[in-house]
Amino acid sequence: MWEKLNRDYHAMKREKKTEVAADDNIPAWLERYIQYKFSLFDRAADGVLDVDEFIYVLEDFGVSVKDAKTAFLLFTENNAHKVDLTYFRLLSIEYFRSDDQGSLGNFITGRLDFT
Ligand SMILES: [Ca+2]
Repeated sequence: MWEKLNRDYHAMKREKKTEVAADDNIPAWLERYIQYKFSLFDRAADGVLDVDEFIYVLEDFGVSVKDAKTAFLLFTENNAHKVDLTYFRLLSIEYFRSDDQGSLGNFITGRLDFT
């Protein structure tokens, strides 16, 4: 009985995950908020958020340089992703929606500790 429950639970979780990933329709206010946040970070207004801009802004929010740098490396997967508005939007949606602590989007606030 427990095995079946467990299996059902994981199947449900998987389904939920694909739903979240497939559905990137977000309310207009959230769309605007994400754009606003992005332009706040992108100080040079070149359409790409770099690590220095990220650190600079987060320092204002009391995040240490070291933590901001680590968070940046985490959500860019060691600079494999360029953080343009499209990627930032994706991360933000993940941040608002995901209940998975390992989601890269969780790191856009520069917070590393979720305990
Ligand atoms: Ca920039």
